[in-house]
Amino acid sequence: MSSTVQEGTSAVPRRKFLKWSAAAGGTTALVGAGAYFGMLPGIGAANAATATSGQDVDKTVWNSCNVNCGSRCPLRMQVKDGHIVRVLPDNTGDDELGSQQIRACVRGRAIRQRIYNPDRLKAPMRRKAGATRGAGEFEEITWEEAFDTIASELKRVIDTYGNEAVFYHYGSGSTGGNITKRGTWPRLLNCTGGYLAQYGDYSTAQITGAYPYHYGAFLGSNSLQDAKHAELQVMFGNNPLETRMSGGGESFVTQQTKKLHNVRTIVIDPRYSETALAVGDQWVAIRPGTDAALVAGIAHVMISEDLHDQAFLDEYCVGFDEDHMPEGIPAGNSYKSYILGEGPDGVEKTPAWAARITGTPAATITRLAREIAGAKPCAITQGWGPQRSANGENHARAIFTLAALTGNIGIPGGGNGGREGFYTIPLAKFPLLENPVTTAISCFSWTDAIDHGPEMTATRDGVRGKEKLDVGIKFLVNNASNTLINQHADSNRTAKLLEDESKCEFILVVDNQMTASAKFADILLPDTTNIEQSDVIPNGWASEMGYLIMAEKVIEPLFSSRTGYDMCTEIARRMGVEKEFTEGRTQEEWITHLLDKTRDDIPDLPSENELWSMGVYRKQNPQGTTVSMKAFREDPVANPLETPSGKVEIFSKPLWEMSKTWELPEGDRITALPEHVATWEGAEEAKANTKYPLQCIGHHYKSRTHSSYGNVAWLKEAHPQVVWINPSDAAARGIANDDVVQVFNDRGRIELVARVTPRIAPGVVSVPQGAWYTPNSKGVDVGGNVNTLTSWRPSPLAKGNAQHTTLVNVEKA
Ligand SMILES: Nc1nc2c(c(=O)[nH]1)N[C@H]1C(S)=C(S)[C@@H](COP(=O)(O)OP(=O)(O)OC[C@H]3O[C@@H](n4cnc5c(=O)[nH]c(N)nc54)[C@H](O)[C@@H]3O)O[C@H]1N2
Ligand SMILES: Nc1nc2c(c(=O)[nH]1)N[C@H]1C(S)=C(S)[C@@H](COP(=O)(O)OP(=O)(O)OC[C@H]3O[C@@H](n4cnc5c(=O)[nH]c(N)nc54)[C@H](O)[C@@H]3O)O[C@H]1N2
Ligand code: SF4
Ligand SMILES: [Mo]
Repeated sequence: MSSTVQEGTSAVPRRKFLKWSAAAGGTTALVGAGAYFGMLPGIGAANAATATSGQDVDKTVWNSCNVNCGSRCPLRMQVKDGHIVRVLPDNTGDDELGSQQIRACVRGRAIRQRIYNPDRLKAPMRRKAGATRGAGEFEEITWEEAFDTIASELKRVIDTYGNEAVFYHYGSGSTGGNITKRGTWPRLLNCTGGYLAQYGDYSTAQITGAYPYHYGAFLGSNSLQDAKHAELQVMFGNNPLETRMSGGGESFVTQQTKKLHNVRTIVIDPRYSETALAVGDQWVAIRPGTDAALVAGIAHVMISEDLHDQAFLDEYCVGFDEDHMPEGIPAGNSYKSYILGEGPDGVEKTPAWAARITGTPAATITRLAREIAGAKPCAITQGWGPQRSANGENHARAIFTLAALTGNIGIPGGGNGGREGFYTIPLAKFPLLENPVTTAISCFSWTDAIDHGPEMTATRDGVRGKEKLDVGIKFLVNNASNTLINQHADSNRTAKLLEDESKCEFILVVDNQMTASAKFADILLPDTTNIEQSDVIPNGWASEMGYLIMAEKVIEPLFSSRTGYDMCTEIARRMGVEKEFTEGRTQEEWITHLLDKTRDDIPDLPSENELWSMGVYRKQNPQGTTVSMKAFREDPVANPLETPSGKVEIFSKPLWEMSKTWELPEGDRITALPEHVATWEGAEEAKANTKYPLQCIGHHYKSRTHSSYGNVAWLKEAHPQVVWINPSDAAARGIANDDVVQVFNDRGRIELVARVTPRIAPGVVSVPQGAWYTPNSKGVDVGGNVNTLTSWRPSPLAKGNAQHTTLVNVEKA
């Protein structure tokens, strides 16, 4: 336990009401007015941002909220005397799908509280001489001193250890941007010889690891808008109503699909999620980390009752039955054999078998199978909840397999069981240049690489591009990331690791808030927010509506903050690579250059001046809706997949070989079929564990985007940090709704309020991820961060973050 991190505010909300003051520029003053911001005549000629500005402001400027929530929202920022006084939502578009208004969610509308937050970093700082790393004891320095130190440390580390000792850490705080996306830091590092690369990301590590084996490459599913062609929609751990909020996300799309086409919708989730609530006809509760078992139980019914699509499986897939196996594989290894108990484990995967693992009643599993098989077509998608677990690769592949069993791949209204697809305008990306270093580790393995890098190998730790690492991480850039502490697993253990200066020798943090991660900096640089600079923001998951937001600098950088581009230019100059880095362009000139390049692909893209006056430029998917793997379905011989067989590989021969050659810790398995594997801290272990019998997940929460917006008082009040617990588990522990409780295991202890609710399955608790890690002097995290409880142990194949796999107990505080 690190006692060095300063104590902060508690997750336990103080029971007082906030003043919703319009005079203070409150966004709430606009909630009512927002209803009248429909189509306004004459927009387009003048800057639409100004069309509804009040008389009390100097100007209204388009910018955006570009945090990593998957949506992207335009914001019209009203400025008076150089200060943002009001945030207005989009006022272009209408309420039709495809041209809908992109109304910001509650977070974007509260962005003033993030921009003007007391946690804002104001000046460059250096860790005080002699202070423990992580203690948060800093002294102000000049920008010149900061740049000189960074450049000389970077040179020292490259000279001493080579470029593989340099690491650009995962971080998604400004992910919606183009130039601002990674603050241009990877480009700088690529100009100076490169850095240890990473594959996968915290969002999708396991499903990303699974795609190449199953489909040959990443292939998303049909869009949620395409589900209008479906008879039934089945969502596994997919929660667009909360994780794709606003008109720029999929909340509107899923609601309209339901409203206009009345598509029956089943949501499979340990929680009765916002999506189950808003568009679900049925909620199927499931224990975390058991989706592959549920699919196996469903497959058993389909095979036994001859409900599966044999013709599709014969023509398009490998590995379903013994007649369609790759060369050289012994008999009994097909999926059908696995399901019918004719494989090596000899266990029949009946609904009763699946019910014991998943907690889903056998009768429900049987009904699900009949209904999914009978619905033609059926749109099966998965969110990333199921895959962020100890054998998440197999859950992802099992759900893909369900789409194949029912022949739904490549057709309108169907899908391939992956994450839903969407259309986006092909905006020319800010070039990050080639990384001269080709060695890569999984995004989640960086703590191992700091701790014992040279012991990490290809077949044990998933090192790519080399048999083993030669050196650990010595110089780390943490930009727009709270994953140094808050968002990585086992925060207490990570804090201890980072305290040790002999391991990682230099940590640079670039942020605009004093986060848990920022406290671990050797040099801490204050970035501007995206509101204080210009960029072009492409859409995220908006289904079939592509758009660009023209984000214009709204106010001058606050305090002495500077932009990432500016910082990197200064460091590039000191490293002798300024010309390579800037190519002679300012950030504004890059915007013009990239828009010109985009015009090569979209000749009808308006001129840059027109775009700035529009604020938001929309373009609908010219294909109508996104139908994945259409060409493959139409002609699998002419359009094969990139798998060894060219087909969908329910059995993967490369995985079969890896299962024999990779060194895995006790209990971990790589399997050629998407089998259920009883994992560490999984559903089976929970039942046998008397100390920590509850499975803990950490769903993504509307109060925050991860930790971003986590320090906004209004949002904390509206959506407090609570642990969801089932009434039966609460009663067994004498816990009542609103009690202050502690959730704990051997890795740590957090304190927060209990939300006793039947909306979560028995035996499961959920601590919404992203709350600010705030250990008090007793080592109790009173911020209520779920990562105080999660484990560093990676998944077997992707070596990804299994942060929804955690066993805990709960007691009254
Ligand atoms: N409001 C908000 N929106 C966000 C974010 C945020 O922090 N806040 N984060 C954004 C980012 S970066 C990402 S990657 C996405 C994350 O998107 P997801 O990864 O899809 O989000 P999660 O909440 O982790 O999981 C989705 C659902 O799966 C359920 N679930 C968890 N484990 C299991 C399981 O084993 N099986 C099944 N069937 N369901 C399970 C959860 O209860 C949840 O309702 O969201 C994005 N959107
Ligand atoms: N237990 C658990 N842990 C999880 C997850 C989970 O489901 N469960 N989800 C994982 C997922 S999917 C993800 S994507 C990660 C997300 O983890 P992170 O990528 O670390 O995301 P945030 O916590 O939002 O932190 C973003 C940081 O960027 C800063 N920032 C915002 N704008 C700017 C800017 O313009 N410039 C700079 N320099 N900084 C800026 C913010 O202040 C914030 O500190 O978390 C992962 N962690
Ligand atoms: S958090 Fe996401 S949905 Fe909300 S305003 Fe920002 S971009 Fe839009
Ligand atoms: Mo993510």
